[in-house]
Amino acid sequence: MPSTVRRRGTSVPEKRLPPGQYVPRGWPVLHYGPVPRFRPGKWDLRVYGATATGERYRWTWEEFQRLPVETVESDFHCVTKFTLPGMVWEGVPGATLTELAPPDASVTHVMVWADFGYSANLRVGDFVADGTLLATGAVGEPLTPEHGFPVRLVVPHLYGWKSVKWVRAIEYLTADKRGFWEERGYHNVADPWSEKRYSYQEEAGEGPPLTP
Ligand SMILES: Nc1nc2c(c(=O)[nH]1)N[C@H]1C(S)=C(S)[C@@H](COP(=O)(O)O)O[C@H]1N2
Ligand SMILES: [Mo]
Repeated sequence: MPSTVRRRGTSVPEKRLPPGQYVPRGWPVLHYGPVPRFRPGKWDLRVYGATATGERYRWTWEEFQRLPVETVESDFHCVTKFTLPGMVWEGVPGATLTELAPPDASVTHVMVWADFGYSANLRVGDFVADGTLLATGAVGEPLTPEHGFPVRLVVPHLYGWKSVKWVRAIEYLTADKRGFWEERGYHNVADPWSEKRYSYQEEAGEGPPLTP
């Protein structure tokens, strides 16, 4: 299991941990709502919204598995304060997806959509950043259902709620919009190093207005 492969415990230098974070035992499972059932014949990943040509893109599970993958080692930080040091993810880089499905020049943000309507918004720069992957595997194994199988986003430089499990669509946006947790009290930017945890900490320009 993943937890036996990763480094754990007190040997992690403190400066490697963002403020307020600790290293837990094992790999916690954390999400809101049920784990979706994977139906390989019905599953697809779609890209829509402000694409450069106006067309929509769609990959079946068979097609998605043929996209080029990279392996990336990164630390994973959850806003509930656990950090998983030295995670190893395998998947299709966000940057690769934007090459295959080019966004219009006016695109500033993406909304990443999961089964059951969970979503998280990202700046385009976060989506194409080094280390951002549409992951299909972790620490040498395919993802397990509870960790996001078949495909989850990993955005290691932001708090974990932006790392959407069970991804089904990427929507290109020409203006920022809040995702599931960003609407419900979590910070629009979610930088763990400056502890941008909650929306009340947001400064002007860090997020769209919160609707009551
Ligand atoms: N679809 C979906 N993805 C999600 C969540 C969720 O509730 N639904 N929770 C997020 C949160 S808060 C975290 S910390 C990570 C946890 O990933 P893990 O369960 O693989 O540790 O998943 C993120 N992705
Ligand atoms: Mo989280």
